Amino acid sequence: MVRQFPTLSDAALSEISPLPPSDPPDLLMDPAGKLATSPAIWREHVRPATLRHFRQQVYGERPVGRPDDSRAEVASETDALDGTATRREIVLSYSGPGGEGRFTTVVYLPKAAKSPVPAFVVINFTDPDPELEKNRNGHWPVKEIIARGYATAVFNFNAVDPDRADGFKDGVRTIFGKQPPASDAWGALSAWGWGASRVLDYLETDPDIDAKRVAVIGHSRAGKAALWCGAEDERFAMVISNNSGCGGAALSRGKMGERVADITRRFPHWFCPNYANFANREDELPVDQHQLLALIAPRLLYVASATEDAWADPEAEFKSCVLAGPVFRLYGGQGLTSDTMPPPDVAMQDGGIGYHRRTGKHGLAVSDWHHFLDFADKNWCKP
Ligand code: GTR
Repeated sequence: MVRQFPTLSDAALSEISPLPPSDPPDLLMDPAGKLATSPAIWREHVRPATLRHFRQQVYGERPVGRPDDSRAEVASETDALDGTATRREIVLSYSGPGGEGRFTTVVYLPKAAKSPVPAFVVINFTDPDPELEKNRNGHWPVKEIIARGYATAVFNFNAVDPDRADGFKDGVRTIFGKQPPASDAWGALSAWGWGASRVLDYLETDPDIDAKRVAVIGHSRAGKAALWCGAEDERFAMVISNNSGCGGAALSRGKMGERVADITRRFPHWFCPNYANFANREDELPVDQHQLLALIAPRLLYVASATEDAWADPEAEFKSCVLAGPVFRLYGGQGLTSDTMPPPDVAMQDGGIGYHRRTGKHGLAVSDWHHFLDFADKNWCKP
């Protein structure tokens, strides 16, 4: 006799409290079950296998890197911020089997700093707006960044690939992806990270920028995109995730707040379709998010949480940073400098992983930026 199980709605399923989590996968173990004992072994055997799992089950396979015909055109160049900066609008364009695409990045360069300068690439939710840029804007506080001697470039991720369930019909995934998308096809997070890599292609050609000191940064969904971007594109020397939570910096196993079932129901297009198979089955994921953080090693990583952001789960973000530590140590460095979460608003910045938990809600504030800039000063601008 076949046993009948009651069918639960998605909403009811996500209300079920998770089983006690299993241990997250060992991030030093290669596919044959051997522990990596040197950076070279980890790089040759473990890193590619880890990347493959994330590509196949979480973020999807990118079908294209830098398109052969990609072009960058300077659309405008003006003085900005009372003459302290140069503002350039750059149009990046490309084409592929599914058509043509373009998006704009706005770059600010500090006039007072000695070239070439380090830079922050910001994956943002909206179009650049010169009026907003003059004000104190948490997402992209241009004045602060310029005053500290850094360049910065921003772009609207929607211009690369629209943030909606059928965005794959109108963005870069239409131009290079197959229709309908396969179960391991790249999702929007991967497409947005691809956009940040195209901005870096341009920055590499700009003599005022030091392309060896470029960070990619994003908040929330863009924070998830920034982490995956840094895992895929090792040219980024620093990766910053702000309040990225589920599918970002936070461990999936045992996570509170948003879980795989919630995120794949509300935002299925962010990931590859396979990711939804792990709704309420996080323990069966072949990887967990501490391994995503480890893919950034030995480069610099910063993870920021907020005290009132239970949906993202600061503890799960911090724990993930702790568990990523062994790979930073394998490279002879250090991840976090302590396994104990620092008090709110105290930044931990002396290791290869920076961390702080801002007092307040989910958001990207100018105070978060001050910590990121301090971390960059410490590592990139040593006297
Ligand atoms: C939330 C979502 C999160 C986060 C955020 C955002 O509603 O559940 O995963 O990414 O939105 O991007 O604003």
